Amino acid sequence: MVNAKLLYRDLCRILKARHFVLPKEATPHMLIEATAQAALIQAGDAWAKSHSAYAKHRHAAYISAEFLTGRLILNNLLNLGVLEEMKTLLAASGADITCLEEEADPALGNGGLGRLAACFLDSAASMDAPLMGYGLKYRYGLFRQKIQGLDQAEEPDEWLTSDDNWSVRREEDAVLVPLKDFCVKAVPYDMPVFGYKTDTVGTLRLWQTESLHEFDFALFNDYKYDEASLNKNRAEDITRVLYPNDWDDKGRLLRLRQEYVLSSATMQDLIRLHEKSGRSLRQLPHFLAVQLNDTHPVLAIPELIRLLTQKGVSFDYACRMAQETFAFTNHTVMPEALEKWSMQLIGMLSDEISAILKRLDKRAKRQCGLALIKDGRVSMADLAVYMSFSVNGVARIHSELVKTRLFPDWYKLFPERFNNKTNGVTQRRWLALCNPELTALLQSKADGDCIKDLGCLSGIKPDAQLAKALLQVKRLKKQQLSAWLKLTQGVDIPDSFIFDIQIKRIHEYKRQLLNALGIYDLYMDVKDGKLKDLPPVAFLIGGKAAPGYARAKAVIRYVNSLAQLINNDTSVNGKIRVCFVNNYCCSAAEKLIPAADLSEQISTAGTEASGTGNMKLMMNGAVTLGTWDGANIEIAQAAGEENEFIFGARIEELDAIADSYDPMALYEKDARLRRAVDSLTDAGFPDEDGALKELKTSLLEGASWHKPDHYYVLKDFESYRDARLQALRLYRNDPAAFSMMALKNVLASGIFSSDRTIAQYCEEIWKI
Ligand code: 26Q
Repeated sequence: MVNAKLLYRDLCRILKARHFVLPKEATPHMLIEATAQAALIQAGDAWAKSHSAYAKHRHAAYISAEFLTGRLILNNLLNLGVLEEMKTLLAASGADITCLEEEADPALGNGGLGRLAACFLDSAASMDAPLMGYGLKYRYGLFRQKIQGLDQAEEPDEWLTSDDNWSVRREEDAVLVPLKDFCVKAVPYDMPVFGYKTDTVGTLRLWQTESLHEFDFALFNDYKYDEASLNKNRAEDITRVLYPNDWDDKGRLLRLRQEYVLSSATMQDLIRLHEKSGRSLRQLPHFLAVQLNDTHPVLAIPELIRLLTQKGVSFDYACRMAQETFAFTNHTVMPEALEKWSMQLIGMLSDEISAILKRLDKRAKRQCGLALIKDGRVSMADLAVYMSFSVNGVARIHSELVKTRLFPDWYKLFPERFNNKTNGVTQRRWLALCNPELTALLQSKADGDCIKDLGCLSGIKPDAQLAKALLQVKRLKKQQLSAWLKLTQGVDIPDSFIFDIQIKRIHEYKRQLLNALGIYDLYMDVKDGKLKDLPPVAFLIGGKAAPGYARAKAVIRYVNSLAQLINNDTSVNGKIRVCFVNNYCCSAAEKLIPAADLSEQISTAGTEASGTGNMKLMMNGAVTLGTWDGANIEIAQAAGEENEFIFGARIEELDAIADSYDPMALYEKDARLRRAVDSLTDAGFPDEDGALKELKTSLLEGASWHKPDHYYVLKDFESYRDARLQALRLYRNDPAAFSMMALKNVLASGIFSSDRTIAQYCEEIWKI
């Protein structure tokens, strides 16, 4: 908490000293930069205190290759408790406060896993928990998505060109990371994480790699400029770019080096912190818990063992210390996404790490009869389970699958290690910041501050008057979104329409294709006059496809083709509009989520570990149209199943039919389904390279690497259509009843605050 007037005073001084301007004369860039600097000055004391308190008692570290923070300035002002006053002060000075939205959106993550890490830091700071985040400072974040014609094109995201105003370089804490044939310097950049209504300021420490010697002067003087900069580039390459693949991306030495630099620099830092506070090395596990965010930082395990043995600890004792220090979170059941590095590649990374992994493999075989290295490849997930005291999934159903499908052998040996921590999202960003109108409405009814404690919502009575007020807020948020869509996407979406929204990475298992085929089906029925009672509905789909993922890219082409067809067809465009929202990212989410009526969560049962977008949408008064999967299940149970539209086969049913499933038979039998699937090839959509045709083949015939319709799109098609129509009709026939469902979702969303999740990590895993 800081004083807004003092913050404003510093801001004015900085603008004057650096640019000779008053706030009203400042460019957006100047204003953003000066606000950040003033905030760092005002909160400097508190940050220093929190930082020095961190290692005094038992504490935890969250290592993650991704932290998707999103824009920081408004969120930081909110958490510092000065957002409203600063807006007033700046407005009074004649400055344009909307220009604060021109801040770069740091996209240092792919999707859910990276955003979860950012939500966790916000919650930990807000609840005064000693948690530090460790990640990498990529020069290029996730690519920017452009639509060229109908297709996705990627552009580099050089977010640092607009300065990162919230980072502080800590040269004094730089460490050296030894790689096979060279050594790099990892320099930490610290970002403050301001807790909400508390003086606690957490730290996100991001490593950037540099060459040990900026230039090799001997070479430089010899006129060998190229060679001189070679070393510099080789070092800087490591943190140059975030890998845009949230699926599998194996066999790349550069990615492996990224993971090792993150692991090594972080463990060196944590050991140094521990030793600085005067404790013996052997006490490390009593003071420190390290949470591994999926397998990406799992090399921290052999790295800790390396560092401990280097300091004289025996190999076996080091192993025991490691096992008492690490905890592991799994975020996916897809076998393709479980990292397995070839030992050959590991050999190119580091001889020492290679040797330690071989010893660990032997030890695991001896102790447990289970191997870590199979067919010359080390399974990072098996290593993590073996060497951790806690293993968790991210929603109840997923944590069961972690035990029964992913690691059944380990579960038999160490059942006590396995636990569930259902994900959550921070209500600071995902309610207060993105939806101040709804926040004010809820706050007027709540007993207590729901932004501090979202649990307050459960005390509010869901009456008709409040449901009506929610409907009005929704309309307002749709108007705002509609204006933004006009501006950024050039499309007209009337705010009188129902907003049906699916936003997430594009993946086969998330089934954007099911959504799109369903839209085509509705379109044809309306056009043929068979569906006369469809209320006006806008289908918004947003998300990025990994650049090498042809099918995901084909889905984008299909959605854009549908949009063109439908939006230009005057016989239906008063009833249906379609929009592929370009460049979905954190700041786009903040616009889209508050305006949604229907939240599309339609993954194949058993495939989505949890989902967190579903929680953000629920919190903002969208009703879930979803499968019995991931956290959808817990959402439905919290709000009441009667307040969601649940459809589709459940996991048990899919298991039972797995061997006999015959999508071709469904296709041949069902004319409606056939019409939709055939539109991929027969609706006249441009498809020069045959990507749409290949989508159809994947549904009906499969491919060498999978059976036809691996994700049961055809199987769920009919029940999806029925559920969606039921939702749309209810909205039309009884908007008050629909809004009551939405309201019950909002009021039940308290348990999906990441404050609850973090409290459970603190109590049940980290013991802090
Ligand atoms: C792996 C190897 C090489 C390069 C990249 C990767 C990689 C990167 C990111 C693999 C996976 C990811 C991200 C996974 C992810 O975001 N999973 C999501 O995690 C959310 C938070 O727990 C869940 O809510 C989602 O269900 C899950 O899909």
